[in-house]
Amino acid sequence: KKYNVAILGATGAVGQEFLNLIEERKFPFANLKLLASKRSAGKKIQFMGKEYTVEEATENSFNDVDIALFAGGSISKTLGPAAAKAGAVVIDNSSTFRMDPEVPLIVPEVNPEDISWHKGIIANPNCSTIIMVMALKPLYDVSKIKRVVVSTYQAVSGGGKEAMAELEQQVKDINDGKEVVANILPGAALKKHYQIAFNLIPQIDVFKENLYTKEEMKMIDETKKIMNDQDMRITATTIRVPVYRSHAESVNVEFEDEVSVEKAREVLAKFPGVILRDNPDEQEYPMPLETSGKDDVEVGRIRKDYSIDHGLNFWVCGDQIRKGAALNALQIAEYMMEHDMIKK
Ligand code: 11C
Repeated sequence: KKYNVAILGATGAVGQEFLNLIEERKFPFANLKLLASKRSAGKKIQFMGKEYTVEEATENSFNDVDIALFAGGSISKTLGPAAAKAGAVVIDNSSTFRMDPEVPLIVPEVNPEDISWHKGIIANPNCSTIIMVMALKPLYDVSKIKRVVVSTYQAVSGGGKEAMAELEQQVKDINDGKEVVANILPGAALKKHYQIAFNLIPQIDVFKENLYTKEEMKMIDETKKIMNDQDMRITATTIRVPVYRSHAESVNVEFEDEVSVEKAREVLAKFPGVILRDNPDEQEYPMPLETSGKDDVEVGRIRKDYSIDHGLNFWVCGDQIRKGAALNALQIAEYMMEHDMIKK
């Protein structure tokens, strides 16, 4: 069976990764429509030996589309419901619908059972959330988790192609002894911008009234929804680091019952989509450079937290554009195809 696929936001970092993955995974598409905002319409994209012209996305773009992959952005708000109404299954990478009780929020290895109650739109979680829950789920299945304390080290790819270009340019300019310009990070629409090269920025997205950033609140709220446990206590600090595309996270977990380091290693090693890289004797642990461009999330530095009764610390790295965005969305579509959940 082949499906008509549309990619909205085809020219951005996530859109481009959708294309890489469709080719790599031999995703069974019949027609492929590349959509973007008016600004990018008309651009030519070479894909699998064919030239595609990017079309401006409108409410009428989705007739005859079976699967609509939305790369993200505020455009989802209007076009998501329009595409669903036209009969497509929308897999949306923006934050628009994630906390909507009518919309499932899915990581296929963690809560595939929630896909069944979708009403046309399925939300793809925030990248740092996806990478963390991939490691939390196999541990949760050993013992209920009481509390999570997470600090993130997030790559510039989370800010899109422009943020990646900004880091590259700043490093060049510093090496050339030129003045450093910052226009994008921590967020293009914010009033102040800071150098990311050789720096860390403790702000991802805007601040909320409670003094947390939106990114921090996404990690808290989305994790509870995906893990289906509103009692889990979570606190997060999210930091932008000068790394290109893999996010890293330091995670402290308090369990209800004892979970040994050996057991944690055993269940993580077995979990699909996770690679255990945890061998201190050989200095083996996950690093963002190693996970960049790869599908699997890597976990290591697993050790007991001696300051509490049933606690573990670990370190997880995962490619933000792959598992954190495009890959996870495509895996949702693949799961639905395997289970014949997509109408043709
Ligand atoms: C970042 N997590 O690293 C963000 C990017 O809600 O999908 C993705 C924002 C989102 O900047």
